[in-house]
Amino acid sequence: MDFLKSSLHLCTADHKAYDAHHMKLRNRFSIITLACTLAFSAATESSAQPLAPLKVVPSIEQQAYQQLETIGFIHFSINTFTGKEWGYGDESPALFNPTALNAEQWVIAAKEGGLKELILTTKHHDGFCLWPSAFTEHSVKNSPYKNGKGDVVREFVDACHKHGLKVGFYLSPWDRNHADYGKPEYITYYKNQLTELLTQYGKVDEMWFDGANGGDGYYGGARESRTIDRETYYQWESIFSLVKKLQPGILIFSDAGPDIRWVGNEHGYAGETFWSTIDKSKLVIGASDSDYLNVGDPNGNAWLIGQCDVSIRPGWFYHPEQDSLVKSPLQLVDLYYKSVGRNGVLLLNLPPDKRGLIHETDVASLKAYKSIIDSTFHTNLALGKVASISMDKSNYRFAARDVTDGKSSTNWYPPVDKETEDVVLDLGAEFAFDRIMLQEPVFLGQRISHFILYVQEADEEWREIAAGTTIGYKRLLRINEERARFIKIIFSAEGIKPALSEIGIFHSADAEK
Ligand code: FUL
Repeated sequence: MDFLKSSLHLCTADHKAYDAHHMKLRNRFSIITLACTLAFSAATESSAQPLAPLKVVPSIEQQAYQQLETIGFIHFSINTFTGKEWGYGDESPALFNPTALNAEQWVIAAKEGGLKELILTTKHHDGFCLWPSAFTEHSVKNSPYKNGKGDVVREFVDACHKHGLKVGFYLSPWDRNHADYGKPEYITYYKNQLTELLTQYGKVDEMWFDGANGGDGYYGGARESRTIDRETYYQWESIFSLVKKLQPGILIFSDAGPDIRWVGNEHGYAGETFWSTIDKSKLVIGASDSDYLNVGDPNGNAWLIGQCDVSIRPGWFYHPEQDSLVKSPLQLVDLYYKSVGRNGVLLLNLPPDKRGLIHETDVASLKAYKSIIDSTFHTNLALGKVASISMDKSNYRFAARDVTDGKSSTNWYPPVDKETEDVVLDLGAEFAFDRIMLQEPVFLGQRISHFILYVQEADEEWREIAAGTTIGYKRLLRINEERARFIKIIFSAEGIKPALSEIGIFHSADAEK
């Protein structure tokens, strides 16, 4: 009965607030009073017949991962000291000598920037290992860092755990140092290294497999070019099962998943149309069609979360000459809209410098970006406001208020079989806004393929203000400022019922201008 009481309360408050200007609409909404008495049975009806999930849905772990929204990359290795992006593999470990390494500084900077996980390059393409691996001499143990007693992976993991960040490891499949690269023996070496990393450092949340592969390198002194068969060489399935066996619950990134996928560029943006579903049979690690990865596939047979990787600087590794080229707070804000705002996860790289610290400029930019995002999304004008379906009088249901309850776990879908539905929000008074958030209940699958947003004009006509295709976990829209009390969204799916979990209405922070 609490449900009925709160519905009646909403109705009463809502009716008191109506003004003459919206008389006609008010009359339509007065049917809501009648609907209030029906609301209890409507809710019972919808909970008795929950929407069946689609065949392809995210796992519980994937759902939680998507909600992290923004995570970070730490590219730090011998390249930091040579000024290169890709080391050849013949660099002396003696070059690795950070003077003030402080992994807690990385973690605190990331945390203050809203990043929920950090992924460290434990070994980049040059083969140098940031931990004292028992399987190679090409590591920190032969560097001056802490007189060869250092373990950067340990320091990194401890700092993440201390400050509550999730941990991810990048271990380059391509190894330009190793003599056996290209032969089956190297795969054994690679698996041995994975086993060290995944058994000696506690819980690891993500393993990141790079698609960059093969070419020239030092290869133990051979100094030649080696190519591998991208489809067969690594035996990816056996690597993935080793990783999952050693760290149950870990999520694996690669061009082809199995949990998280590349979005086809290293500029940090997903396609404006972005399906988390994709046809896995079309993906090969290191040789997938980037355009396909950037959009996905509504008929895909796998759910692979899109991860948008990008560096805060032009390079992945720190280069002093790029100190003036650090992305500005507004550039980072733009990336947030193009990644998280397009149903992806933003993976932002923060490369420590030769001291072993994230440069002050990068830290400041990340902090300023975070404060802009926080202030833009601080006040959701739609939260708790009345949402009812359509102007189709026969079809009022109060269950549509699930889209303004602030919970992405609740959802609303048409009570009858239809592919297109519309929900009208009443903000209770006229407000200015220029940011819109839409969310789908992705645990039921990604359904919506098209949406249109309208505001109501003084003459009660609906005027279109934005339109788009996919929504997924989250879609953020930047529009010119509007002033309105009533907002309508029409949303549709192909051949199935669409479902929405949240609609948010915001005004951007002044700093976004
Ligand atoms: C690429 C690598 O080649 C880059 O150096 C960097 O690590 C980036 C994240 O992935 O494929």
